[in-house]
Amino acid sequence: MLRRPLLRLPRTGCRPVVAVVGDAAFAMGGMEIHTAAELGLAVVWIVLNNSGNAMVANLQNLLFGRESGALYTHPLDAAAIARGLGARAALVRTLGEFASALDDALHSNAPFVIDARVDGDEMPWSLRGRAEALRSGG
Ligand SMILES: Cc1ncc(C[n+]2csc(CCOP(=O)(O)OP(=O)(O)O)c2C)c(N)n1
Ligand SMILES: [Mg+2]
Repeated sequence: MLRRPLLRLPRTGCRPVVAVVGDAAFAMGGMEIHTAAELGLAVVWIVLNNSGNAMVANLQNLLFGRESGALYTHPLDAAAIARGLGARAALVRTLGEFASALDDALHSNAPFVIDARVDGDEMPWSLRGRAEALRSGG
């Protein structure tokens, strides 16, 4: 039986790694949190949780005037998933809660997931340009 991790990464005195991901991206790659917990790595995930593939839904709305199948009926409880994988976690809904959770996360020296609930209707300005380009065949 393997008793020690093959990979020895420094654990103390290091700056944490911070990943900013969407909730659908988290659904695709989030199991890596378990590896981080096993190895005791100070990785912070900030999950921008807007109940689905909002970029896809927003682009569908811009191009076709309706959305189809891109948003979740059951939003992910990213904080609960993270705890289940061995990480610490906080679910936040306001900027104040986010700032406090980020401070905790950066000082935890352990895997930490911030499940930040955000509005799916907020979209990057660049998406409108992308829709225009697609409409004109670009
Ligand atoms: C492995 C993989 N599959 C599919 C895509 C296509 N894709 C690009 S953005 C996106 C939606 C991602 O949703 P989320 O991570 O929740 O971000 P949001 O748009 O909601 O902010 C998808 C499916 C991709 N980039 N990579
Ligand atoms: Mg999303």
